Amino acid sequence: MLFPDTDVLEFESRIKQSKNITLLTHYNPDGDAIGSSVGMYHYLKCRNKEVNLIIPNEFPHFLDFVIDGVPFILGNKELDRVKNILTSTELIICLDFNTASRVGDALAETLRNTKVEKILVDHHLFPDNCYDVVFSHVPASSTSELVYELLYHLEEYKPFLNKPMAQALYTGICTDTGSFSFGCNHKRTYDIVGDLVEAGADVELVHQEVFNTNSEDRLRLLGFCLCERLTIIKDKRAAFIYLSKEDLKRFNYQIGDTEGVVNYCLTMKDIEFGVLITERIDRVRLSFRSKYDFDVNIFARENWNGGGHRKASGGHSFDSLEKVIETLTNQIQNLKL
Ligand SMILES: [Mn+2]
Repeated sequence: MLFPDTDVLEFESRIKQSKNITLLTHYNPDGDAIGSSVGMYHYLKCRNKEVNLIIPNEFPHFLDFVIDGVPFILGNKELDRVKNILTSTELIICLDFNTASRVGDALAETLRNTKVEKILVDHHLFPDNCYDVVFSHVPASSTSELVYELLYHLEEYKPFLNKPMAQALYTGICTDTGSFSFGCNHKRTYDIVGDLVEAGADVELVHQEVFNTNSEDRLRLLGFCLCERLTIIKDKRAAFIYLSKEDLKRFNYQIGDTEGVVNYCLTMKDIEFGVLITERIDRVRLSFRSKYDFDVNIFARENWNGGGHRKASGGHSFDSLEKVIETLTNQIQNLKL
């Protein structure tokens, strides 16, 4: 069994005791953050709980269909209300992040200091020790897969899925594996996907919604990235793409528009390390991807105040875009691949 019986029983008893439960995921939520949260939301609703679904800030529009009909509260829009919930709810379930800082600066302190019991369900390395129960399994494809595993054990292997739950969890698995292209070399993932499809997850619909709903601006931004902003450092098998604030403005940037852009670096033969550098309002963000053995989690931790997974990580810097590009170029030149 993936998780110890004692932890699953602990989870069950805490859910039983709590009428009001709060779900919280990470800042800049992705498909897995939204999918795992919405999956858990539907499960708890089936058990007649009052559920507060808190999302720290806006998510890409291509995820709207997952959350359709589910009430949620945006942390950056209703900060006081969210802080109040985090200190007064009976149980907090944290999904798809390891450390409290991942919920964003505005909420991290409240999450760390609240007296409310916290449960973590996540697949990132090195979770904080501020949680009362931890369901962490790094090799899992996604947190959505872990939500399935947890509920599957909780319900003693009896069917527990309804269609919206299944579709949300499927979306999380599909997006966090780049459409089943990484982090998914386990039969178990496909057994779970089989169950999700059987329970009503519409794989074709998810694919259409997630991958075929580009705006013209987003598609042209991608073309611009590849044509004008791609630097290749061949001898280091690395490539990076950068986008300035002006670039983003030119293409009428919407949240989610740069999602997946970094992966294009790795579509080149002989390139195994890709980076996307994006200049934001208050900082420069970096996304790192690796195709083979190079560990971008370590690279992001050691150099860019970040981390994540071995093959997909992120970081940030408060230096200027120019300085970040210069520093990164030097780091790449010094890599011993
Ligand atoms: Mn995830």
